[in-house]
Formats: sequence, structure tokens, C-alpha cells
Amino acid sequence: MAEGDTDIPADHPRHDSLVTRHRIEDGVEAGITSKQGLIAEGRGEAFDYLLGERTLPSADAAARAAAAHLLLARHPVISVNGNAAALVPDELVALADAVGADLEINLFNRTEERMAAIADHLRDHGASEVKGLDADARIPGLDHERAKVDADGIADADVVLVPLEDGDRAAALSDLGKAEIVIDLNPLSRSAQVADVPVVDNILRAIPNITAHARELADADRDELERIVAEFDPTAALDDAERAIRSGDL
Ligand code: PTJ
Repeated sequence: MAEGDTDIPADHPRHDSLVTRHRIEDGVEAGITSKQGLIAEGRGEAFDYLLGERTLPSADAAARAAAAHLLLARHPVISVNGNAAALVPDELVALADAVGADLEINLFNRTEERMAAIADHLRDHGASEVKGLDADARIPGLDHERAKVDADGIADADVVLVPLEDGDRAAALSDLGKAEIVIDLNPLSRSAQVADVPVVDNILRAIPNITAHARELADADRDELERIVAEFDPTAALDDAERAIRSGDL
């Protein structure tokens, strides 16, 4: 557990929200998370509350499809922003190890200081290599700073996992023909809507869940992984999350 969230009892009814708040606060103080990250967190927290702070069966199916995509990929890359780095650094490193993915820092509000702080933070949590610092390629159709990626990272990837992404960049990555996995608690967000696999769940629960599925599927043959990918229906997953929110059944 990260510093600052050790005093929250595991059975507290709003455990995940409180842990998330503490980690984001710590992230801002450490220069990892942007101040806008606090606002993004508030938005996510509202949706997590409406979803009952639980992983819906449809989100679990999405996590399984995400794991299958990552295992099938020629070059999977996990994009890391300031919120993801603050919330789940150990879990991001564990997922990258489980599926053989690169970790690439990709910031909405990019500054060299935050890039360096996040790279150090990920290395402190066990990452052997962190991409995103070269920034020698561009995602077409985005303004300069947000478009920066590594030529041997996101630019070359066939499958990209983008947690808490802004809608423009999610759409631009999807336009490049990459398979896109988005983690976003808002099923109505443009990022979730353009994703091949929208995982409508808190990143705190979603990343370890994708890793657990990846470990379970490690020995599955390509036919089985391709079947899991083919059977996943992104529209049905988004509809299910929206229905859960509207039902008010917490
Ligand atoms: O670190 P940077 O500079 O790359 O900036 C990152 C943020 C997140 C600030 C930036 O990408 C941003 O402004 O994002 P948005 O447009 O506010 O979108 C964030 C989305 O993530 C929203 O749809 C939230 O519902 C969702 N979200 C927030 N917290 C969580 C979440 N989804 C899953 N788990 C969360 N803990």
C-alpha cells in the first residue's frame, strides 16, 4: 500500500475511493500527478460510487478480453499518465511483466520534470525499462505535446492499453488502427466509446484483474485467445455499465 492509505480499514464501505484520493494527493505532492489529475479523479470517483465500487461481471469479461489482446500482441504497450503512476505503480509493472509489454509515459500535460519524476517512480517500483522519454515520433492529428510518443514504443505498438485517457488521444490512437484497451469508469466517455475493449472499472481493481486473467491464460493457445477476443462485445459492455448506473442497484 502507498504511503497515506494504510489507515483505511479494508471493510470501509468507501475503501477504494478513499485509497484513490490519498494516492492522488501523494502523487500531486511528489510532482507525478498534475493538478488536473485531482479533477479527473473526482470525476472517476463519482462514477465508481454510482457503480457501487465493484467490478461488474461485464467489466471482468472486458478485463479477460484485454488480457487475451495483450497476450496475442506482437508489441503491447501500456501507456502511463500521472494518475495511473500514482495509483497503481506496482500493479502496472506486474502487468507489463505478465504480458511482456513496454511501459511508456504519455502525458496530457507533458513537462520534462513530470516525465522524469514518473520514470523514477516506476523504476523505484521495479520497472526495468521506461519508454516515452525519447519522444521521437508523433501521433498524427493531435497538438504537439500530447502527440509525442516513442518510435519504438506506442508508435510501433499493435495493442495499446490506455488508462484514464482523454478522448482526443484515444480517438487518434484508434484511428491509427491499433487495438485499444481503455480503462475508464465513465461508460459515456469518448475514450471508452472508441475502445476495442472498454474496461469500465476503477484502475485500482482493473489492472490487477487484467494481470490475474493474463496469468491464468498464459498457457492458452492462440485459438482460445482469439476466441475470447472475438466473443467480447464492447457495445454490450458499455450498455451493461450504463444500465448498472441507471438501475441505482448498489
Ligand atoms: O497525467 P496527465 O498529464 O497525462 O493527465 C491525466 C489526466 C487524467 C488528468 C488527463 O488525461 C485528463 O484530464 O483526463 P480526463 O479527460 O479528465 O479523463 C479522465 C477519465 O478517467 C474520466 O472519464 C474519469 O471518469 C476516468 N477516471 C478517473 N479516475 C479513474 C478513472 N477511471 C478509472 N479509474 C480511476 N481511478
